[in-house]
Amino acid sequence: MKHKAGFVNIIGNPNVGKSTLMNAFIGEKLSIITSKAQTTRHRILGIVNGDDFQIVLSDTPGIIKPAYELQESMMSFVKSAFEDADILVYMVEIGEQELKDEAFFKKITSSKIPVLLLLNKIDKSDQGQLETQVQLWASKVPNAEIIPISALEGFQVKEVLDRIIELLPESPAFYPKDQLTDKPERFFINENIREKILIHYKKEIPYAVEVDTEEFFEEEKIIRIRSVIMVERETQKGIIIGHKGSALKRVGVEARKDLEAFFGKQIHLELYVKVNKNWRSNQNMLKRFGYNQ
Ligand code: GDP
Ligand code: MG
Ligand code: K
Repeated sequence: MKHKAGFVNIIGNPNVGKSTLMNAFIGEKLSIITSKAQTTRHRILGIVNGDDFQIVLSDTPGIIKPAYELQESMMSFVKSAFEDADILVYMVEIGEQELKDEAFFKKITSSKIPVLLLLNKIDKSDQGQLETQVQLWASKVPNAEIIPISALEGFQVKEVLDRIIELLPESPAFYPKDQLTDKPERFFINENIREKILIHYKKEIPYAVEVDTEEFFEEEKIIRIRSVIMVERETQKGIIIGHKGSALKRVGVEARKDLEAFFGKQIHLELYVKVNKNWRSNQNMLKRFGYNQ
């Protein structure tokens, strides 16, 4: 069987049950990681891995494209969920009538990608109310497949997962599966630092950069992290560091803030830049970063 992988964006008002659904997915005994808090621009809620699939779940409009797609234009790295995700999951709870944001709602109803509308918390409803709600949402979002669920009780969670897998495109995994299960925290640190570099430097720089977290020591009150930013040329190293280190410092300060929110602890982040001419052609290195699965 061919491998499938893709991005699934979960949207919905606060408290409809998005996090509970993620926990329910864990209950399906798949390897998964979840973040504890969100970074400023995006959050990967979790990555669900099976032998022949990988689902990357995110819950904010902006998603980060994986390093895997290095050859793609780096300026299109961060796009909106509606352009980038493979599947849109719109979650509402029983009794909810509408999404407050008109424009957003329009985007959902005119979405070109498959939309699953999860009508959650049906354990709180009776049959009559459920039927009324299904009809209501079917008329509001005619392009959606409606699946009534109870994330809390695990009702229809497996069906949601199966449907997502069905809808996923054929693709190799975006994130290395072993790296995720071994050291998920390092993965998030690398992604976060990459994100800051994408925001602050011109196009050719992020393209030439790879980040690797070499040290991660968790102490009682602080986590000490050392990460290396690898570039291909000396000139790029200079650009990354900036005048008197100012550019690198900005990356470090912003990444540290996100990571403190993420881990809920004080972070000491040491960043340094290393020139490695061949990192992109070096097979071992590529493998390590998960390019050839
Ligand atoms: P989020 O803000 O969308 O991530 O929502 P949460 O997952 O944090 O859930 C918000 C609240 O709704 C929590 O108290 C959950 O226990 C509750 N909740 C979530 N799913 C269900 C469900 O299927 N049934 C019921 N009765 N409560 C649920
Ligand atoms: Mg939540
Ligand atoms: K994150």
